[in-house]
Amino acid sequence: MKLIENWFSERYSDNLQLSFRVSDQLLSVRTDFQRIDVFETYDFGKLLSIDGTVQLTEKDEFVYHEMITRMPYLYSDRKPENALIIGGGDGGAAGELVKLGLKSIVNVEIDGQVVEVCRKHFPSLASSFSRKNVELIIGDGIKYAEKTDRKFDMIIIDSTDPVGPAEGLFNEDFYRNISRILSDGGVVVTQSGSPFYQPKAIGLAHKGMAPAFSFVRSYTAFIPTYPSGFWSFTMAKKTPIEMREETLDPGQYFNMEIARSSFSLPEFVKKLIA
Ligand code: AG3
Repeated sequence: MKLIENWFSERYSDNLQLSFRVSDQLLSVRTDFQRIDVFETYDFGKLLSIDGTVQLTEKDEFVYHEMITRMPYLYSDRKPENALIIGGGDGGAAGELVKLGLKSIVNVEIDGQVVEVCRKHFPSLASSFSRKNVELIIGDGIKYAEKTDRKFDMIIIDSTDPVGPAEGLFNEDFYRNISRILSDGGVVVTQSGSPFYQPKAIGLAHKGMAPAFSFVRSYTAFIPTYPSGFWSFTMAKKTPIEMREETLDPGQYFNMEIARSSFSLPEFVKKLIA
């Protein structure tokens, strides 16, 4: 009889946490940037945690990765051909862009060890980095946006929470550079946190984007393993946020109804960005 149960918990506050019963801890490393852990959970498959926060699980990563790629894809004025991903070291977002048929994808991840860990433990996601149209750069996305003279039709900010290494990915100077390297009619999108448990994050995203873009809108998705399960993304454009005439086949979460309805926001969320 096994008497000991092992649990991984993400702490939301001193009084609240979400716990996963785990059968194994597959890895724990401290990198120059953060601490990375991988657990084998009973109910959600393998789980990747960074600094104690859930980044993805095998069972529900599809929601986040479909929603952070297909929405900007459909809301670009023209069919996007190339994209930049900042963060996204697990390869999940790049993989979705490959499926959407983009010609070239540049993925700038600050922590090479996230990529190494995911190649080993989440090969179905990280294998996107081996595609010949995906260029992986290990480096600082903020500096990349400042220096590059390339232009992108779509820019995806797939970051951790806006504390620590990702903080600069929510500010105005960063978005001015993003605006400079985004094609006219292109879309930038960032994950912008849980409106319920991280009410500042979505406002930060709007504040960072608004000075550089004329149109900013948030949309939401149900992600069971993130704080509150109710998650937001925020997109910005220089031209009105309207859907291009193109119909995508349904994914596992995304479909054409969600493409429209996910912009409908509850009143308390509207207040956070007013
Ligand atoms: N990056 C955003 C995860 C934020 C989750 N926050 C939290 N659990 N407190 C996801 C990486 C997937 N590519």
